[in-house]
Amino acid sequence: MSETPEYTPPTVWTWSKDNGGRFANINRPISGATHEKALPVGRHPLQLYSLATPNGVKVTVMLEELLALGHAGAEYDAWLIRISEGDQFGSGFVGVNPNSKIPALMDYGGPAPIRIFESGAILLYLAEKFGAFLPTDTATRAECLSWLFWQMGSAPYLGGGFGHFYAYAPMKIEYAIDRFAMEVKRQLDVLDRRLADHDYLAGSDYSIADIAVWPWYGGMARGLLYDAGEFLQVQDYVHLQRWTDRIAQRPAVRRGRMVNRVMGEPASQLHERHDAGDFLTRTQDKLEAAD
Ligand SMILES: N[C@@H](CCC(=O)N[C@@H](CS)C(=O)NCC(=O)O)C(=O)O
Repeated sequence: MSETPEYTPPTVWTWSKDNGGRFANINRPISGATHEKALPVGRHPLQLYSLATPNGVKVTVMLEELLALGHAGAEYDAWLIRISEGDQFGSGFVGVNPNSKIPALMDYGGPAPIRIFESGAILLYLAEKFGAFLPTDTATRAECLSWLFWQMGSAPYLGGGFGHFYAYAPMKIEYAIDRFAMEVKRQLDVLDRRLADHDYLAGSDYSIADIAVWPWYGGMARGLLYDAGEFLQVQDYVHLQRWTDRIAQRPAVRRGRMVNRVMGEPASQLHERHDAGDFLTRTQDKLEAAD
């Protein structure tokens, strides 16, 4: 194992603002708002405040899937929250999500507004509200929720663990990369074995479990996360690859990936979505051409 500088933790940890990490400008040891800023509200009952990271994409895919099924009540406004600029610490956003992380959803459709934060809770809320993508028989529903909560518990090791130390930490720490690479490969194997004899995670039907897992583990399977496809030999997980490709082809998934996206081809970026027609008229290539 390679040498890393010795570090003896002091008795009491103190915050050093310039710790040099990739997210030093937004990371703080306290919660709450840093500035007053109201959130915009559009014309639909569902107001989403998000960014097209894997956690954000789960919700825009779900909303596009609901619309594709014919649930007109799932029409939504999606507002861009630029987390690298600290939008998640505005007072309005903190009012929707006290945890200051995207995605966050407001539902103005009932007698009183309802806030929902945590992507898994948002998927479950929408699935129950519209009666879709959540199996109704007890056993399959339990399987679906098990994989949904598996994702919520597992992805932090993929993103905050492996991704952070492999791609973002200011120094390469062999111990940390080894530990999390092993865990991520174990997780990929868990999925691969499940998908060896099931079309989808909950069984034979596509569900919120797939919608939650695909942006993280499908992204990893396609080598899109942390440029780590070769390092983790993701092509070896053949059942995961089959499932990933199949879901990637869904039109709602293609649309959902574009919403609140600020990277990649301008034609793939729809910074804000207020209407189904925005996919045709308001992607960045179109807006830039009109300028
Ligand atoms: N468990 C949360 C995680 C959300 C999360 O980590 N969001 C990240 C982007 S993927 C974020 O908003 N980070 C901003 C920050 O940490 O300040 C969920 O699934 O909704």
